[in-house]
Amino acid sequence: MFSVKNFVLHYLLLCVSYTCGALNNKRFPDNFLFGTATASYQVEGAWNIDGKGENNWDKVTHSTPSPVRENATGDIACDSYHKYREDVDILKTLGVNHYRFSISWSRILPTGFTNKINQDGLAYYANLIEELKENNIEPVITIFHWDTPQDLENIGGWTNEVIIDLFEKYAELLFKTYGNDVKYWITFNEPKQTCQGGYGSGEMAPVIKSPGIGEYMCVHNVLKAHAKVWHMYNDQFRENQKGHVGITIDTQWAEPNSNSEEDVQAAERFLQFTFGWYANPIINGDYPEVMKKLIADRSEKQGFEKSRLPVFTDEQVEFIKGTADFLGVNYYTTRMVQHTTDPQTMVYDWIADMEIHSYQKDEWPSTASNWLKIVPWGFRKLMNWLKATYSDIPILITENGVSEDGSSLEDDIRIYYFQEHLSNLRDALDDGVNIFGYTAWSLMDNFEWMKGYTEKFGIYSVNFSSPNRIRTPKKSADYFKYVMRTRCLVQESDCVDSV
Ligand code: GBH
Repeated sequence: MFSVKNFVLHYLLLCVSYTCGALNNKRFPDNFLFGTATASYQVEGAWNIDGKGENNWDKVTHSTPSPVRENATGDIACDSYHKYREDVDILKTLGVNHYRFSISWSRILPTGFTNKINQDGLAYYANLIEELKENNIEPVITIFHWDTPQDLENIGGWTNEVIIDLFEKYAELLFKTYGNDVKYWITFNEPKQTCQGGYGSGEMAPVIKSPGIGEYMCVHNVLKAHAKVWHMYNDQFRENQKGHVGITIDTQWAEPNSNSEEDVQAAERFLQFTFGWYANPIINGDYPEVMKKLIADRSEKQGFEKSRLPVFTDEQVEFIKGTADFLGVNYYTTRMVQHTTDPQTMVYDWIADMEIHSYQKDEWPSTASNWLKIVPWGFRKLMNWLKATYSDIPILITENGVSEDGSSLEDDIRIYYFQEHLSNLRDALDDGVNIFGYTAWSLMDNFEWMKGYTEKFGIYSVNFSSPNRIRTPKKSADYFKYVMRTRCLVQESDCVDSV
């Protein structure tokens, strides 16, 4: 009987013992960056320590009843606020080139406003950055990974345009304080989760359900805030600090269900609605045409006076266009996409607005996360789509990884996942896609949002019942270390230098 487990084990026998011919055996270029990632709310803990203000995830995890599995919170999480030195030691042992982490806005500005700056919060990240630099690890900083100061959330969070200037002020403080030591800044992590999750479907903090309206308003403000921060860096800091400012966008790859023109277009529509929603304004200018037209048409049929998708003025289009020095991309999985015969014309939400049907194939290997099936070839296809759609903008893979249930440190499934995805990534370099680094999600098991601690993405395990939050390497940590040392996915003797 064919089973995923046997398949994985069989594959591992072939590939972990380094005799697998199908994997790309070219070395990654010397200047290609390898690293791991975390995010503030998921690892720091210390939610009310040393002057940190409350944020939207504190609020949601402390609410009763809690929407989070097992009522988990990030109150302590991995306690990285106290254990950052140990984290950096681990990164050093692994041999990473860079570490991607995020800054908690309310740890630095407890209310989100600049009237009160929390010096202890500023010191925490200064120490972390210093520790990284001393160990030759490049900090890659996400300015916002979903944790909005609660005082701003109370007044509408990302749906209130007041937040745009406040975000700019917050970013300015970061550039002023840390900018000499930081070369890579990411304004937002996955704005789709903040906006569609936070204010559309309500599956993420602040858990507001405003499908087809709140989610579009949120993105409008996020894009304006992103552009403001890029311009501010460009005008005031770039010359001296010589860094790069980008944004991280997530999408699944959309594979057309057939070669029919209708299915091919449906898959393209999925990518435009998911990725182009952000990338098109930032790189090509304005929302994708297909989004503008479809949402306007549907809004009209639904009796709205104007499109539910807000409109940028020509001036705003120009201001937002060209505001990414690089693109951060998070890839985890793939969906099959087909034309739908039921466009649900009267439903207004982002998903219905796409007018597609999508699913994942049963035969794709499953993981501990119900949304994450393992489809490595989707990674290469996505990379090629990015090149075709956004030309040669430099790409940093800011997340890629897989979950298991934590029952064993022998995480063969993760080794298999990394090996296959990195091989497809190496193929994409051969295809001429301009990718300069890869970041594994995650350095360690952490608070997996609404799933609490039940889905583990770490290459290090964390014992959440030990007061000291003991970290232990999983088997995949060894593999990742090997890859970073050799820049090679297979047995070294089978590796060839890149040309
Ligand atoms: C990333 O999101 C995040 O940047 C990171 O913080 C996170 O830990 C990591 O991936 C792993 O999830 O459970 O069916 O409702 C990836 C996008 C958004 C995908 C939330 C899963 C929940 C789907 N994720 N989504 S479901």
